[in-house]
Amino acid sequence: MGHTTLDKIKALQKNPANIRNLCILAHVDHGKTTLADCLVASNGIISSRLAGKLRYLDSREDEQIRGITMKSSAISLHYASGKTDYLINLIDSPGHVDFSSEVSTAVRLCDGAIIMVDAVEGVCPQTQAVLRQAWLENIRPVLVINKMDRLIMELKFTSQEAYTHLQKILEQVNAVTGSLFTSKVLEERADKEKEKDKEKEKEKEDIDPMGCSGSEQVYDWSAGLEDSDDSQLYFSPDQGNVVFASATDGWGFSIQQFANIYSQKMGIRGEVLRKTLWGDFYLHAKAKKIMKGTKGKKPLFVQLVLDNIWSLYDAVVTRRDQDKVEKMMLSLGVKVMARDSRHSDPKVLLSAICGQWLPVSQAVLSMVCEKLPSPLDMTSERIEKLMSVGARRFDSLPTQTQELKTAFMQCSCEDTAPVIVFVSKMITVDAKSLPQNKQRPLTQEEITQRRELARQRHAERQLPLPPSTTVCRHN
Ligand SMILES: Nc1nc2c(ncn2[C@@H]2O[C@H](COP(=O)(O)OP(=O)(O)O)[C@@H](O)[C@H]2O)c(=O)[nH]1
Ligand SMILES: [Mg+2]
Repeated sequence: MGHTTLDKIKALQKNPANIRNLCILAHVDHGKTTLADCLVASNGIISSRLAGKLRYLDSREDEQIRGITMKSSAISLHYASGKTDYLINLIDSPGHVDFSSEVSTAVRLCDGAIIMVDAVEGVCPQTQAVLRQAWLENIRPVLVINKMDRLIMELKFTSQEAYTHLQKILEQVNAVTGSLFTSKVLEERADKEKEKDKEKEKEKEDIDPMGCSGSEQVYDWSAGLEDSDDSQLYFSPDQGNVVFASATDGWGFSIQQFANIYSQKMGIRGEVLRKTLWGDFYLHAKAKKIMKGTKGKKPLFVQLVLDNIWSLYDAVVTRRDQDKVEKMMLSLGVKVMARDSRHSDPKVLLSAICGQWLPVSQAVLSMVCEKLPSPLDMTSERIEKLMSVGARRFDSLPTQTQELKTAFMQCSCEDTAPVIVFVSKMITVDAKSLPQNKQRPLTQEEITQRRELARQRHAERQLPLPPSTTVCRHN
């Protein structure tokens, strides 16, 4: 994608349905800033060769020196999906626990989040914390399992082992969401029970003021869980809310992409492939059918997805087999520059191939546009929560402030619409650095006056001392 002009971004701001406000959240070092670099490079702001190395959103000197993100930074990006243009307002946040206030501020400003997990490390303490934060703020998450290359090059997993490992990571992430969901349902249930109890007590007092007919009650605390639908909450590749990626090598994919590729190649409906590319399904070669179960066969995800990536790494990085690489590039329809294929570091060629075959920015941004809500989808409760400061309730705000809620919900950008400024964070600064306390430049008159005073002082010092004066020396 080429360079996007400021005018284009301004025009896109007028269509809230196609805006996505999101942040990247993860445990420290799981690859947030590297992924942000790839997304920034897709807009031509930095070169794709520098993506992952430049760390564009770590713009402070101390962040570059220490190699970690300390402050959240935001950037607006353009993404075209077919004929539809989107504006992506992206916030890269720090993952280190010392900077968690930066994360809560970022989450409050967004409608969705990209949760990143390192494919080797799995769920870490800050992963749990950010999942919880996203949940409490009621923003929708999508998942990126990053550093997939480590499974190949570092852990030397086979594609089948990697698949089993990835299943476990998904289970871990979903277990966190599951426990958040369960506690919410149980809390709601407990609240309802309390309300009911209060009502009953009141009725009893009315009928039997002496309280003689008490009876023991038994609660089923798990009741309510069965009736609540939580299927939409979980991450699952077939739901389209998971991308597998290697941000440093520049590739990433969702199941949807491979479903599209193979539905053309194999003549199987894309919808069927989307539902079967993840899970226990295998290809019956003779019958040319997809069957349920494994029966000792490779699952479709291993056969059709991972095996391709594994053999690319094998040919390009491990064996450096020029002929095989040429053949693979031909079948993938990829062309690379001569200087990339001759480069002494095979990772350069790998990134060049992967960047065309499965560009990570394409996979992540299309998932974000499809699965994350626009600001227009914000619920009335969330707006009221955002407009209420501290313990103050929305209905106790001045009427004029309450009236802003409608404009907030409509995200109206007409000239007549009120401009709402949302203060997401208060910071303390030294009083000296406030504009009114800053030293202003001296006028010419003041400079002359000061010069005159200095001259006088100098002249006084040059005068000989009176004879009665004694000079003392203090050592
Ligand atoms: N092997 C590998 N390393 C990665 C990948 N993505 C990021 N890294 C490295 O992981 C480290 C932390 O990345 P960074 O983007 O700063 O993580 P953040 O703390 O989440 O922002 C850096 O050294 C990156 O080069 C990846 O996909 N594969
Ligand atoms: Mg970072």
